[in-house]
Amino acid sequence: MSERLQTLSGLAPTAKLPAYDRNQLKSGILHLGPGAFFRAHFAPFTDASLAAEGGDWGIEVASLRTADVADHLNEQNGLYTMLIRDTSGTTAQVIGPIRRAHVATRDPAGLLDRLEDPAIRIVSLTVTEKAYGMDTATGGLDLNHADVAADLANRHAPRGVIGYLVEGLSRRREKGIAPFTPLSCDNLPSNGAVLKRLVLDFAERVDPSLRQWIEANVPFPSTMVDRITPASTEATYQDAERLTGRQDLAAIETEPFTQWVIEDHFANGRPAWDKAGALMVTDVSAYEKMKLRMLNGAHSLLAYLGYIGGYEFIRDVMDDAALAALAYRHMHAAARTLDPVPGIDLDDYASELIARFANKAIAHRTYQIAMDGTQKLPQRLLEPASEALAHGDRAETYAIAVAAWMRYAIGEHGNGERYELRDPRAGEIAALIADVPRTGLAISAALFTLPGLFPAALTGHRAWTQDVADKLEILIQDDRLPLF
Ligand code: CS2
Repeated sequence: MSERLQTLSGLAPTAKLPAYDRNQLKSGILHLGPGAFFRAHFAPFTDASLAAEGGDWGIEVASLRTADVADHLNEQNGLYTMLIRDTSGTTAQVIGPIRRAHVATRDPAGLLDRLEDPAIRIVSLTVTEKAYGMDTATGGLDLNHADVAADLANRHAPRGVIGYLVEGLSRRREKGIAPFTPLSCDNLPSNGAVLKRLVLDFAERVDPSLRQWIEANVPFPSTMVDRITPASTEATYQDAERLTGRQDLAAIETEPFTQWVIEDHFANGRPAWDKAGALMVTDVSAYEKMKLRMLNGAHSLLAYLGYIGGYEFIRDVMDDAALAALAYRHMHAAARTLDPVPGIDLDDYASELIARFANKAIAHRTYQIAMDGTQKLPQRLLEPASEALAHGDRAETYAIAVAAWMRYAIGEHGNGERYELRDPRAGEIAALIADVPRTGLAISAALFTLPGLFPAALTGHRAWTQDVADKLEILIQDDRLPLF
């Protein structure tokens, strides 16, 4: 076993190194949620902006839950390897902007101190949809969300994302320190606006004058983020070690494609992400809808159909011509719900997505994408479905996708083997269908009553709900994936 990745000296020549002086970096960004996606997207964009433009925008990261990644990053002085995989081969790049990692559960007071440090000018987030504590039915705060409830009861000792942001901003206001810019990088439509609404809602409940101050002083830019990033595996760690000559327990792997569209309003400066290829715009919503509905919508469709059909990876699903055709059809149907997107031809975009999904070098598990369906369905499938129906479209591709999710939600393969749903509402789902006969009609009727998930525009549309029931019946009868 080689020594651990800790410095940039003596690495194998196959490793590309940061093209700037890491010693010049200061902590300007605090990032919450240092998962694989952050390490494949935000950090490399920042790395490239430092290489292109210099500057001192270093990153501290904080994990709100698990300690592993933070510990590995600290053991490696913030360094880690990004593998880029394509059919032409794998390249390795060591990413340099991370300076320190924190674990909130171990030292909550320490994280609050970092939030009030005036040097921190941006607090960015990749915490996944479920961490926001949003009530999908209203778009406001979900008062039953465990973190939201705990933080409202104990606002000075938060544990959740919104609680930390509000307490951090509150301390800065009390001490006369300029606010940081919260920057959401999660797959939610208008993620900045969503975050703003939740933060203001929380602040209003604990201190209305704080709400006013935040509203007047804190920008919440929205972003569209995109890079397919499978969870790291043994193969990731082995290839990182082979290509850098160092053992790296924080290595990640990703695809060549990367895209970031950012609304350019920051309270207190930002790295030169535009010099690294990010597109700075005044309104991100058209890009975000495009990505959520065409990429993520098709991804969810393939993940549910693929998982129940026995396909382990998205690339395997794409080898099935019928399913690949379904994905393509879905993307085109989704495109019909979109307004024109500046600078993008949606046909080309769909073809590019098909090629990305089919990338043989990327092992992206259908089970990984299937996770957290109740948090993903609204923006990926249910909103475009409602709009399609309103325009007189049959919205059939959405009926297939929803039926596939419902089949998946039963939690049992055709051979009777059970699997874990991995959804924050898994308990509610199981309770709803426990005593229901396994028919498309009965299971769909039960799941349509899951509070707050399906909009009335869908559940009140008899032809569409019947279509879902029929398709679910087919999937229950035969999970070898009949053609629709
Ligand atoms: C995927 C996304 O896991 C999922 O739900 O659809 O993580 C997807 O890979 C990214 O959004 C691509 O940018």
